[in-house]
Amino acid sequence: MQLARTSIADHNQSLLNSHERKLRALTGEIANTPDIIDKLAAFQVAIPSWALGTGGTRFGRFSGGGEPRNLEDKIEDIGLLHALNRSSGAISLHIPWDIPQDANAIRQLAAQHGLKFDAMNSNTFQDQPGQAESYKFGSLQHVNKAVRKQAIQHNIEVIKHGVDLGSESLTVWLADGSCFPGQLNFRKAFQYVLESLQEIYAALPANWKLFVEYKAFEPNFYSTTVGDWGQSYLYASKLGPKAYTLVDLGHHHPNANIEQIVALLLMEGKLGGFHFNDSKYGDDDLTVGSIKPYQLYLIFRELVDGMDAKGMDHTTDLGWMIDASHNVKDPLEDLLQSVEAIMIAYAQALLADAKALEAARESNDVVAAQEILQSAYRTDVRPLVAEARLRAGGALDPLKLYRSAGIRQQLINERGTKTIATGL
Ligand code: PSV
Ligand code: MN
Repeated sequence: MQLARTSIADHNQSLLNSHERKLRALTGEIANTPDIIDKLAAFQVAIPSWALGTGGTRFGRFSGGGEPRNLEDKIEDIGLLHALNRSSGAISLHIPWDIPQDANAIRQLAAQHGLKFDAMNSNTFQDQPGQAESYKFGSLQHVNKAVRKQAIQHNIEVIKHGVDLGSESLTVWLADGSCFPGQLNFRKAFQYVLESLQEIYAALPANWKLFVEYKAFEPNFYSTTVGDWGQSYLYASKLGPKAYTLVDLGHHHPNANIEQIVALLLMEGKLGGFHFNDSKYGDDDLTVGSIKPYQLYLIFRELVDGMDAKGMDHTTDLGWMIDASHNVKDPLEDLLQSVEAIMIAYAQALLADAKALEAARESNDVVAAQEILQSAYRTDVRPLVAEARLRAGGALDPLKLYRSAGIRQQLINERGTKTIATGL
């Protein structure tokens, strides 16, 4: 289904007076609102194809009806999100869950919805039907060369699919590791992964980037071969200039200082991609900003600061993606909430007075530094985010319109109640 332009216009009209009142109050307080609004309007976050169906846990999955039945439906869903918020203009595919049957047709369909193809994701953490070798004991790290070869070949095929679609990056996330002490020779495992990644790296087109995603634990519970940013950074440095570390917020041990990790990776020119989600205990894949919004803001502060220090373009120089899969919410509503949380944190980060903060640091004024940081965080920037959306042709309140237009019901009518999206 497509959202009629008129329904967005009617919705916006009904909220306009109240929006303008709040915006006026805010712009009276803040000096650089035009610049912030422009940056917000330009910012885009990719939606992963696996987030559009209801997520599950190992105990069960409760699908919600109207889920996308195929890649075309997934593109349509992201098209809907993008029409509502104008900030979800890219899709990230997981192969083999989303192999396009006709790449040109898929490319055209995405273009009709204003969507680009963000990073391609390979999958060597599950065995596929008919596959010769098993990934039970790892893929790129495997002691058996035939398994490593198969996993390398798969990644090269993913690159080829990506080239056909116009993507320019590959994200490699490995489940490789071990569950018990003694199971793995750490040094051998590292070397095998490195050699395997080198072969994949050699197959990258000139304009492509390779993102090496790390994760502290799960599905392996004793060691992970790309377990933290240090290991990912080692791989990325050894591989070369087209390789970068990818930070997924849920892939750290509890209370890790992710903002510091981000600052240093950016300083070294090795931060390439970002997966947004939130968590309380582990890789919980909860809605962005639902548990630790202050941490999200602090991370964004470092992102903005670090990118500005390097003259990077906020919108295009890092790969931004949501990586969440939810069990109890309508996935599209959840994604609208996640994108909104990202935009809010970004706006607050743009708002923080970087010069005053630096001056406070230089004079060891700890209290002033905290005040400056928190004053931006405590500002309700939602009118700025809404204004950016309005100017870009989106809805003032995407979630409200999603509900009042009965979009989920329409999707159920079109697709049925028992559809189950491919993915996790
Ligand atoms: C792993 O937990 C991960 O974050 C990786 O990014 C995968 O590609 C994604 O989830 C989906 O499995
Ligand atoms: Mn991820």
